Amino acid sequence: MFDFLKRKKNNEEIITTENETPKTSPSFFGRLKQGLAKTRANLASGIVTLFAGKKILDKEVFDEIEMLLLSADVGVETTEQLIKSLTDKLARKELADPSAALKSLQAEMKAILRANQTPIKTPENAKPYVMLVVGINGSGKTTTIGKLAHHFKEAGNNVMLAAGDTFRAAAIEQLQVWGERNQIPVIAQQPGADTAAVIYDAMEAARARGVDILLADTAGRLHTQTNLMAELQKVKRVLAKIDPTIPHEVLIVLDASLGQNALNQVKQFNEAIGVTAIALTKLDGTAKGGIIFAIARETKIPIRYIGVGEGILDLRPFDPDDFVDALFAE
Ligand SMILES: Nc1nc2c(ncn2[C@@H]2O[C@H](COP(=O)(O)OP(=O)(O)O)[C@@H](O)[C@H]2O)c(=O)[nH]1
Ligand SMILES: [Mg+2]
Repeated sequence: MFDFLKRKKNNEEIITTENETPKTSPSFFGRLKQGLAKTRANLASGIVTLFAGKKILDKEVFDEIEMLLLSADVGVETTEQLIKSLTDKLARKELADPSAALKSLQAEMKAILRANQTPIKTPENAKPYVMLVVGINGSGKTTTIGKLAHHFKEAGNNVMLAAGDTFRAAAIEQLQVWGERNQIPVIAQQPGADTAAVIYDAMEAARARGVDILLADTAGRLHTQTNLMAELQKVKRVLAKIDPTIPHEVLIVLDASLGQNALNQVKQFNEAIGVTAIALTKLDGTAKGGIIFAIARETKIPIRYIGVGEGILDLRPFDPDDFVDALFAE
């Protein structure tokens, strides 16, 4: 069976298998750190400065931390949980000084991110492994598919793309550009074609050509939101007729800069079609990266990938510990 999580070992790559703790190379950690600069400036630096400037811990410090968490879009409930944990530990005299409080807060943040991380399930006979990529217009679906295709191909898989966003001609062309860049086939029809039919065709082609991974793009906007959800439901129905286990993953792509709105999108898509994984993009362009904590805590859906730039190497498997470490890195 293929293992698309096992990546080539070179300077830029991450090595991840289901039984192994992900190890990131310094170069990627640097990239992640750089990508999180705005959220760090808005959130982490403020927290570090606040704790560093205090000799004793009191409610006032925690109130200020609360404000910082809220302003970075960590969300009301998630912020409450983080503050309560600190307050409880202080009451139990478990926090000797501000630096212990900072460590405790970071540990709690990692725990929130880690809570839903499950290994990717790849059934033995999953050939091709099918990933349906959904999300609103502009969230980064097509770009994420292009970046994922690169990683999967680098890991030694045959990859194919399906141009399921038939709403705009440009969307088909954009996917074709990624196909050329990665030198992998793209199955497409004319604009306006039925998305389910395009993905069905791609599925047949993928089977015939012995493809390992099929990544299916979809539209993020139709004439109405109801149409969009109905279309995605149809895609799922058509795929299920071929094989009830596909799609193996329904990946929602979320634009981190939308903050709390991103959270609403997961809820909406999840109710309509069932989402199994999350890719959070554009963390590099926003000070609202704190949304990742709310997403992890409130959706309970694993975050699989994060995007920290437009380049082909700017999408990575998500690692909770690295994320928090990079966020607080000096
Ligand atoms: N800075 C940054 N831009 C991104 C990232 N992911 C996607 N984009 C950009 O977001 C825009 C919309 O992406 P696209 O893939 O077309 O979104 P789609 O409509 O969901 O398919 C493009 O200009 C991408 O280059 C990211 O992680 N960081
Ligand atoms: Mg697109």
